[in-house]
Amino acid sequence: MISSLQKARYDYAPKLPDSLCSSIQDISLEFGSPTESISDREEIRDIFKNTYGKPLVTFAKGNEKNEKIQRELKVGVILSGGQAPGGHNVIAGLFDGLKKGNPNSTLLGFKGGPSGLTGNKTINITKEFLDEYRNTGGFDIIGSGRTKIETPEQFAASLETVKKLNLDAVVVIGGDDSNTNAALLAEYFIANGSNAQVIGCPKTIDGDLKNEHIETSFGFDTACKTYSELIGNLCRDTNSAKKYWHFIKLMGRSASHIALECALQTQPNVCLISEEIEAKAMSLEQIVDLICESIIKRAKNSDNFGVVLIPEGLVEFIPEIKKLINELNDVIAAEEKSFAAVTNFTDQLNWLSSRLSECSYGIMKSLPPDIAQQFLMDRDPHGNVQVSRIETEKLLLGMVEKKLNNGKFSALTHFFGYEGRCAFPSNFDADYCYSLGFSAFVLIASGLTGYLSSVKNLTFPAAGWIAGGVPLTMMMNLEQRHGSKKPVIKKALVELDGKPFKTFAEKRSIWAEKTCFLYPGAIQYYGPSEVCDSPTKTLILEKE
Ligand code: FBP
Repeated sequence: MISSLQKARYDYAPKLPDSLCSSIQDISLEFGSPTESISDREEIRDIFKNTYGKPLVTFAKGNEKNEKIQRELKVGVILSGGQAPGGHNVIAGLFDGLKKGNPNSTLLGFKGGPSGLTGNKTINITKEFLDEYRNTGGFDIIGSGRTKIETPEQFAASLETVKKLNLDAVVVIGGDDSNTNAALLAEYFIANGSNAQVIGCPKTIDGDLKNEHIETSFGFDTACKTYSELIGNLCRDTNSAKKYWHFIKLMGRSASHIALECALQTQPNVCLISEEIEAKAMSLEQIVDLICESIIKRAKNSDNFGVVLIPEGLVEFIPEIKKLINELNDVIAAEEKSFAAVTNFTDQLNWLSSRLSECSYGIMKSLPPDIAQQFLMDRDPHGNVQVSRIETEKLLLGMVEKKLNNGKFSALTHFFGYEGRCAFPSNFDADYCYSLGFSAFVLIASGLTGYLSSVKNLTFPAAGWIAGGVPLTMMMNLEQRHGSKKPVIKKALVELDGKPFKTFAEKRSIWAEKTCFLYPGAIQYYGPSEVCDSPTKTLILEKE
């Protein structure tokens, strides 16, 4: 039997911006001026000969009937990368838009991520099937995957699938890497004589797919609220028993947006922000000193308890460890087979001794062996170290314990990551995702390709949100990947001169000493709008 909340969520009607609520034929498109990529314009124009420089698009209520929007369409949708709350609602918005446009339109789901496209593995999405996933978390409706479409064979196989299925369009629901793929596919299809369109939707709990036109990626709101509830609960527990420090690592592959938002929601004693650590070129030792400072100050007031937040990607922002990771990536990639043949850790260290610089080898040897081994685990398909599997919270706690050498200090470690990725989407994410999916339909029905579905003005009630599309090439620059320059969507890191970080930085010295915890509680799905619909503090501060 399903839970009563799950049943109630099936019936929740997501809110849409006014421009998308009217009769489907009344939706009109307003086009801006041609756009440019953020940098490396000539090179990117050259790579995207057919799709570069398109104008921004905004949807509005038009005076003339938009007949085109009612043509019959066949669309395929992909969920790509890590789960993020709201993915099912993007599919629901897309499906409902397609059916509103023309009841004969069909939606196919590619199974298991981008490999479903290259391997032509699909599910037909019907209303009955979809209804059991509306407003629920997870990507289990069709599954997700991290396959990167990069080889000529993979591009050709994708086109082959699109032709075989006679698809008008493919929608890619993904983060920066997946939407870079969407842009490349859009270009490839045109360059190879296909009319199939490609539209992206901005997904990732990490919150790092955002810019002037994309205010936030979906899933960030729910994940942060879920983690903040858990952090708040730990804050209250430790403020009750007054005997433990909690070292909590928070998901977010690279940027510290999640840690920062959770700090704004809960006011912990310490929150590390990777971007600041990199800007100040802080060493591991200095980070440990910073944590110890708060522990010592609080101990003087007999407060032998507290909470420390640690962003998942921290290690890659500490200059000496970043250097170590880069060297490891290079030497392992260069001699993949030889490294794979070495199985035990002592032999791996010996293998590395002649290949790493003296400094990096020294760090590798100084790390606790179980942590050092985590640096050697398989890279993901995009070549990234799997930071969610490096136990930074344990590394830091071990070093703090060593430094303090104080019997009164007692601590526990936690990692909040996967717990937040499939939560029931908050009303904000449920509404935002449904609107993104519906907008993706309008972009497709309007014949556009190479666009990211966009919904702006998100600190206003949903009726006032502004929907439209942003050309994918507009968000691109060239970056070094696997030894050569590649076009990629620029990742948004925490801006140290931005309002969210500044607000945190102004208050943190007080939080480090006094107990100022906030207890946000669980996400509320029903009740007054100010309790149920409010966006993240990050978004509110950024829009002030
Ligand atoms: P996306 O960028 O694909 O949305 O994934 C983000 C993320 O949740 C990171 O926060 C985390 O480091 C990573 O996925 C974990 O990946 P996996 O699910 O493969 O373990």
